[in-house]
Amino acid sequence: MDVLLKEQQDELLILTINRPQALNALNKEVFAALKAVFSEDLSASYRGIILSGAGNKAFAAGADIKEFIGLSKADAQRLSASGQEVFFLIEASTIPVIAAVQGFALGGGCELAMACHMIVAEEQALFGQPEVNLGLIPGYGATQRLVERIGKSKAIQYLLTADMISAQKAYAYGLVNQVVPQGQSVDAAKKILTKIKTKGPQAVAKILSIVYGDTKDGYKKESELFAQAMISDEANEGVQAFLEKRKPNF
Ligand code: CO8
Repeated sequence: MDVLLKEQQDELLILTINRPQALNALNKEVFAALKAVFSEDLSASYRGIILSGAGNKAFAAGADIKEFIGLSKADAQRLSASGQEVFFLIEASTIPVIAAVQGFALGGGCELAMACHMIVAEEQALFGQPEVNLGLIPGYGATQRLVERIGKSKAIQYLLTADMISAQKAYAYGLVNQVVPQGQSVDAAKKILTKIKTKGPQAVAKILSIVYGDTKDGYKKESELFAQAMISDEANEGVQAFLEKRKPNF
């Protein structure tokens, strides 16, 4: 099964994470496929990219928790850093990338949406960083990008409580650019990109490169602490509890 579907429509590339049975959880194959796409010079063939998730339940419900079992500290740090690199590639795209979010965008899924330049959310969408439920911390950039997008006071609340953020609240906080009815996020993203297509592509590329300048220090620290959290008893209990479908005993 192709875990990342690619479709060209006009001059737009539409990418769909295709693991609906696992709520599009981001496993190694999804990361490899995203890396392959975003390592190319996409500006030669396209004027915009839309990233979406298959099915109507999730954009992506996070990193694939099944891959967390038995990770060493070094493995965890490598995984976090390599995932961050893929998200930097997306953010560094010189053509605009819009996340079209239906359903859950949690953990790595919320981090992936935030690595895109804009987010269009369907009204049922739910955003959040539930890593603390697992005794973990974000590892793909949320300690940086959530703070940048919604400010420190709201970000710390959601990072520490793991509460989900409705599409409407996400819009009010500035996390999301537009809220649309169910089933319409890809079309709404196309509309935005179709408008941007009429602008000078070099100017668009320059603006993207200025807005997404280099601020990698916090990400490095996040990776280090993520790796420490991964090998803790707490994370062991949190991950096992999820897989056994029970409440963790922290
Ligand atoms: N990973 C793996 N499988 C998942 C994930 C996930 N993140 N989320 C859902 N699934 C699977 C479930 O296990 C289930 O599979 P199965 O049918 O085989 O039991 C299937 O998807 C459907 O899920 P549910 O039955 O749980 O669906 P519900 O509608 O009852 O609940 C929820 C939906 C609330 C979204 C629930 O699935 C959930 O809480 N998922 C986990 C969300 C989460 O904790 N995400 C954060 C993960 S940690 C993370 O992203 C850290 C990023 C940094 C990593 C750095 C390097 C490794």
